[in-house]
Amino acid sequence: MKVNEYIKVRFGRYMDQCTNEEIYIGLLEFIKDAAGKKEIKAGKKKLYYISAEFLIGKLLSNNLINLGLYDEVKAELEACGKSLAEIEEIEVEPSLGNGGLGRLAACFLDSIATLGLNGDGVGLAYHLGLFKQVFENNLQTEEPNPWMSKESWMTKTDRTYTVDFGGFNVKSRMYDIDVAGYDSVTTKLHLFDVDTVDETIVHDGIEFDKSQFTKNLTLFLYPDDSDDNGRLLRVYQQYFMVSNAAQLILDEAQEKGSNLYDLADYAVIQINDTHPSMVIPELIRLLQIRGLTVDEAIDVVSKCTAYTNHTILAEALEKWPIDFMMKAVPQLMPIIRELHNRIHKKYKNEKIDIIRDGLVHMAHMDIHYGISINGVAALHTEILKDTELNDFYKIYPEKFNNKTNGITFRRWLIYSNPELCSLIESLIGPGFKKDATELKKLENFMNDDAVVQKFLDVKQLRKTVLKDYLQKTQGITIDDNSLYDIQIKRLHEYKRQQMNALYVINKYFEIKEGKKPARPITVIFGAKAAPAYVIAKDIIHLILCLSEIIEKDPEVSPYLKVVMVENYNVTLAEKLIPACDLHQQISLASKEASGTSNMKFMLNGAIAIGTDDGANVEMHQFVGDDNIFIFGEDSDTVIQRYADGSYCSKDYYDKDKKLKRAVDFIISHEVLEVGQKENLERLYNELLNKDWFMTFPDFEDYCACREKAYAAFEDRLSWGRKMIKNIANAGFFSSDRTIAQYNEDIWKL
Ligand code: 26Q
Repeated sequence: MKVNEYIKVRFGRYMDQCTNEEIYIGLLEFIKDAAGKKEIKAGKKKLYYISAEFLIGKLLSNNLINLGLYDEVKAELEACGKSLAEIEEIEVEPSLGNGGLGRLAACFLDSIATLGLNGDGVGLAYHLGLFKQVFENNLQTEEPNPWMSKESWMTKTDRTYTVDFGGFNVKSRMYDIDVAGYDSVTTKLHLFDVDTVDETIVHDGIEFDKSQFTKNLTLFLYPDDSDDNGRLLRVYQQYFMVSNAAQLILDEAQEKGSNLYDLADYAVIQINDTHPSMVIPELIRLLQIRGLTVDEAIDVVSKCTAYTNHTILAEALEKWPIDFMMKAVPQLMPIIRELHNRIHKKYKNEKIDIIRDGLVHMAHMDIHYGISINGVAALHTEILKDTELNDFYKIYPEKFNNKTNGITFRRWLIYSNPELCSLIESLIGPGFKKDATELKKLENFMNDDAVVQKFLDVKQLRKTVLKDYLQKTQGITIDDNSLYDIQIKRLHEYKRQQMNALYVINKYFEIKEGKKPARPITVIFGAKAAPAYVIAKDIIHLILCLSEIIEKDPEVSPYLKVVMVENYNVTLAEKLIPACDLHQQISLASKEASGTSNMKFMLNGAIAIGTDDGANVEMHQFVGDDNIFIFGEDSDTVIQRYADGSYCSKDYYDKDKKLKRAVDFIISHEVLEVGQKENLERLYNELLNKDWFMTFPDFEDYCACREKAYAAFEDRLSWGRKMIKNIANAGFFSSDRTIAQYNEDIWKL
C-alpha cells in the first residue's frame, strides 16, 4: 500500500478519508518523488529541443505508465474505493501549445527519455496558456486558460538569469518538469518565467495591455498579433525564450568542462520552426562576451544548430521588421547584419538574403548558419527542396533531410486505448510496446473472423465511452450506433473544414429529398481558430449553425448529427481518437506538412479519408489503396494551378449544381435565422470569389469518396480487416523511430 502510506504521512489520514483533490496532490508528489529517483540522463553532449510550444497534456497517468506504476496504483486506489479516472479529472491540462508542432514536441520528449538520450526541452511557462474556447451564440469566444496551481508538475529551480531588452531588463527563473521515459531514464522540460508577470491585467476575455512587457511577457502563448504591439510582444517572448536557453546551454557546457571553442561537442540545438531562431545570434553575442572573436563565435555556433520546418505556407515563414528588432533586441541587430553581409557578399542572390526589404527572414538565418534543415514528411521535404527552399537546396544539398513525424504510443495507445492495447497484446505479446514495428504481426490475423470481430467490439466499446464522456462533460448526446466521422485539428482554411461543412450541407439536402444513409452519421469537429483569423472563426460559426439547424429538423436529425466539441485539447483527443470510425485528413494536397492526428487515428483502427498530402502519402503506401480512402487533385496539379494562377472558383460554382446549392445555403434564410449575417456573407463571398485553398475542384470527388467509405463501413468484417491493416502498419509512425533518426543523422548523441 505504497500510495496510501505516502498519503497518510502527507495528510495525516488514509486515502478513504481524503477528498479526490487531496489524493491528486498526494499522487502528484508521490510521482514526482518516484521520477526524481530515476536515473537522470547525463553525458557530455546534450540536445536542447527549443520550442515555443509543448502541448504535453495531462501528466498523471502518463507518468504512472512510464514509471511502471500504473496498474499497481490503479489497483491500490480501487482497493480504497477510489477511481484513478476520477482523480485524473482534477488535473488541469496545461495549454502550452496550439496544435501539431506543440504536440510533436511533447511526443519527442517522451521518446528522447524512452530511448535514454541526453536531451532536454526548453520553452516558456505561459501562465494562461493558449486561450480557452467558449461558444456563445454559435460563435467562438476566448477566455484565459489558467493551469498553474500551487501543486503542479513544475518544480522551481535556483537557476535565474537576466535578459536584456531595449531599454529594460527582466530577471528570469527556470522551472522544471520531469519527463519520465517508458521504463527508462528521466530528462527535463525547462520552462522559463518572469516573477513580474501580472495576471490581473487581463480583462474582457483575453484582452490586456500589450505594451506592459514586464507584466505580460509570459501571460499567453501567441497573443493576438493583429496589431503592432501584439507582434512586438511575440518578438519579446521569443527573445526571452532563446536568451535563457543560450545562457543555460553555455553554462551547462562550461560546467562540464567546455572551453566554448568545442561547444559542438557539448550541445546540439534543435530549432522547432523559426520561433527560436534568434538563438543563433544570441549564442554568437554571448560567446563574444565570454571571450571569442566574432569569427570564432560564428564558426562555433554554425556547428551546433539544426532547423525543422513545419510549414509550406509562405505567409507562415516568420519575417520580423528591422524596427521591431531594433526596439526589442537592439543588441542582436549588429550580429544579424554581420550574418547577412557575409551571405549577401558570397552569393549575390537577394532571394536567399537574411535581411530583405527591411525584414529579417528567420528561416534564412537558420539555413545558412545551421547544420541541418529537415521537413516533417517525405512529400513535404521534397516540396521544400524542389520549390519553396530550392535556392537554398542548390547551395546546401547535404544539409537537407527528411524526418517523417511520429507519435508516442505510450500516450496514444497504452494510455488512451487500454482495451485495444490488451487485445493486441493477447495476439502478439507485449513486444510492440518497445518495438512498434512488431505490430506488423497483426496482419497474420486478418483472415480470422473471430479476431476481426474482437477489433470491432473494442471499437464499439470505445464509441460508448466517448458517448458517455461527451454527455457528461459537454452535455452533448450522440448515438453510439451511428458512424463516427471526425475532423480534429486547428482551424485553418488549408485544412479545409469548410469543405467538410459543404459535404454536410449536401447530405442535409439529400436526406430531405428522401435519400437516407444506411446508418446514422455523427460528424464531429474539434478546432480552435486563432483569435484574429476572421474567416476561420466564420467557418466555426457555420459549423455551429449547421449543428443547430440539423438538430432542430425532425426530417434530418435521425440520420445526421453535427457536433463541434468545445475547447478541443489533448484530453479530448484522447477520448475522440479511440472511438473514431472515419477520420478526415482533407488538406489541399501540398499544404499539410505532415499531420500527426492521422497517425494517432491509424494506430487506433480508424480509417482515413484524405488527400495524398503530408504523411497521408506514406500511410497510403503502407496500407495500399483498399485500406484508405484517397481523393482529390494531387500535389503536382495543385502546385501547377497556383503557378499559372488560372484557378477561378466561380467556374466550378456555375458548373456543379450540388456545389452551388451547398454554397448558397450558407446565406439562406435557414442559416441566417440562427447565425450572423456579417459572418456568413463574408464566408460565402470568400468561397465564391476566392476559395484560395481550392475546395471546389475537389468537392465532387470528395463527396463520392465519402459515400464509398460509408458504404464500405456496412460490410463490418471487411471494415474490421481494414482496421487491422492500419494498426499493423502504424509502427513506422512511432516517435521512437523518428527520434532515433534525428539522433543518427543530426544530433549524434
Ligand atoms: C507564425 C508567425 C508568427 C507567429 C506565429 C507563427 C506560427 C505559430 C504556430 C507558425 C506556425 C505555428 C504552428 C505550426 C504547426 O503546428 N504546424 C504543424 O506541425 C505539425 C508537426 O510537424 C505538422 O504535422 C503539421 O502538418 C503542421 O501544420
